[in-house]
Amino acid sequence: MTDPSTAHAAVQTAVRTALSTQRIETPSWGYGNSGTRFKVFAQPGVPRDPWEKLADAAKVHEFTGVAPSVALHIPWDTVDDYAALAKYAEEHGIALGTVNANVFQDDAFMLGSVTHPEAAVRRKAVDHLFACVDVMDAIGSRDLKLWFSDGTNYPGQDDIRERQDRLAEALSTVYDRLGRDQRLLLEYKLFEPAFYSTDVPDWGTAYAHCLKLGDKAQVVVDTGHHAPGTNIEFIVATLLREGKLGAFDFNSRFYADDDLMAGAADPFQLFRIMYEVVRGGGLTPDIAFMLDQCHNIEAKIPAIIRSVMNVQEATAKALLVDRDALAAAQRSGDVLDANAVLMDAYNTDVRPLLAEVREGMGLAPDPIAAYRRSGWQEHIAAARVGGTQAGWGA
Ligand code: PSV
Ligand code: MN
Ligand code: MN
Repeated sequence: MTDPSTAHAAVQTAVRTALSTQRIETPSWGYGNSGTRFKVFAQPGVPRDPWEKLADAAKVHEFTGVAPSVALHIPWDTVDDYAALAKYAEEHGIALGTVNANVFQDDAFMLGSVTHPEAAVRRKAVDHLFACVDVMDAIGSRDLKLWFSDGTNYPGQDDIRERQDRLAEALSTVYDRLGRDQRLLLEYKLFEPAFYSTDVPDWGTAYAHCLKLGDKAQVVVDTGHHAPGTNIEFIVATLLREGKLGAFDFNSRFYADDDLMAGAADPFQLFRIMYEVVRGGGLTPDIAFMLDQCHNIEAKIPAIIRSVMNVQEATAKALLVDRDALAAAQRSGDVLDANAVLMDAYNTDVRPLLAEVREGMGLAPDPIAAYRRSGWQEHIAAARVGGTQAGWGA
């Protein structure tokens, strides 16, 4: 029989390794100015172009050690030379990651993009998606993330079945254009901007399309894209079981798609999600763990660092669940004990453990304090005038 202290030490080592090798991708748009339809509050020092967004993202990685890539949004991050942008990222110790397509801000797409009733508009949307794959080729990106604002506002406005046919056709056209190691990630969202019907409203619809497309098509779970009360961890467990979970867009919500800092509104939910990830063997590079959030009133770089730390804390707690004890309690039908095992892990203060993990990686134990001490915020406030909008919430 293994000595309990040896077993404990082995678990601790595995947890530390998992935490130091975890990867969280940050969104380029999280570094820019953003707001609501009522007001965008500009902040001093925000990036004026994609290059400066990368410089800020590099700071998040410098102080956390686990955020080595940045998701792009096209056309918000359009540049003349994508290979140069990738090189610039590399020089700053990071890499370009997922390419997010944007077929929701062109006047032509008022009635839909890939599901629009007119073939010419659908073609225009698919052409943009092709252009995104071109960007992926230029920067060596693996993932194309597709979120469609497509839907209708009024019953009868369009044929909701036919819109699914148009969607399927566009998706398969883009899927065929992908390289061998590239993936199509399909993101769902309950509503907004369409208020009556949305063409990809839930995981089931996304899953059905991805299943038909093939192995390179996977579902994205954006934690802010569900009805209140939805059991997101069940969706995560199901998609993982089916081998169809491709990525997360982490953020917090109190009401709708609020895009607040990950882990801020409901850290317990984030823990439950991460527990299902760990339970399902999903803590691997096959699943992209991304943030998708905006910082309207708080300083952006420390807010992104905070979000990364919140994901780390949820992950640490998930890794600390005593799986043997949980399984034993579950098998014996001991509801209270089973719940207690899970809550013990959730209620553990993992901050000292993460501080140690960071020190082991040669980092400061408190990334936000280290960022504040670095003087970067003062530097960018003085050096950058006229920062750009994130592109969102204008
Ligand atoms: C849509 O609400 C979404 O979650 C998609 O991921 C978009 O690409 C992103 O937000 C833009 O902020
Ligand atoms: Mn998203
Ligand atoms: Mn969203």
